[in-house]
Amino acid sequence: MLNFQRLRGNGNCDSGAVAAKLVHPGRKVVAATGDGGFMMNCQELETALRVGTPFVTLIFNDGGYGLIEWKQQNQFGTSSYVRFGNPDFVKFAGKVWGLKATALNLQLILFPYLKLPWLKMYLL
Ligand SMILES: Cc1ncc(C[n+]2csc(CCOP(=O)(O)OP(=O)(O)O)c2C)c(N)n1
Ligand SMILES: [Mg+2]
Repeated sequence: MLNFQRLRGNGNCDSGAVAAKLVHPGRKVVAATGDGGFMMNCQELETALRVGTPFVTLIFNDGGYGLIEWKQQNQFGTSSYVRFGNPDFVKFAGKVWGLKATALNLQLILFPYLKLPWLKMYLL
């Protein structure tokens, strides 16, 4: 697993997935990223199409820099300049790049599993 989480650089997820797929063409690759990180480097989808490295991108869309908001709230009791609008990701992937895309309600899907301690640890 390539881990770009926490305070490491955002925007490496799809380029990391391209690299992972180049190194392990026979393995399935999933790029899990925040919406902010995805939008910083979404042009890497063109790289993936050009070099032919298929993978799944999972975008956690909260309409903001969630981690930064959380840190600002903790430290200052308020937050600023952390909310933004996104394109419709399904249209963006499908109409712009010709990729298959679906919107999932992960809150509903993950909710029953959040009680599992190992998953909680992983998500934190
Ligand atoms: C290139 C870069 N710019 C800024 C940051 C600072 N930063 C750390 S986490 C974060 C928020 C990322 O937002 P998003 O990808 O939407 O994830 P979320 O926290 O909302 O889950 C930012 C801006 C960084 N790590 N790398
Ligand atoms: Mg976000």
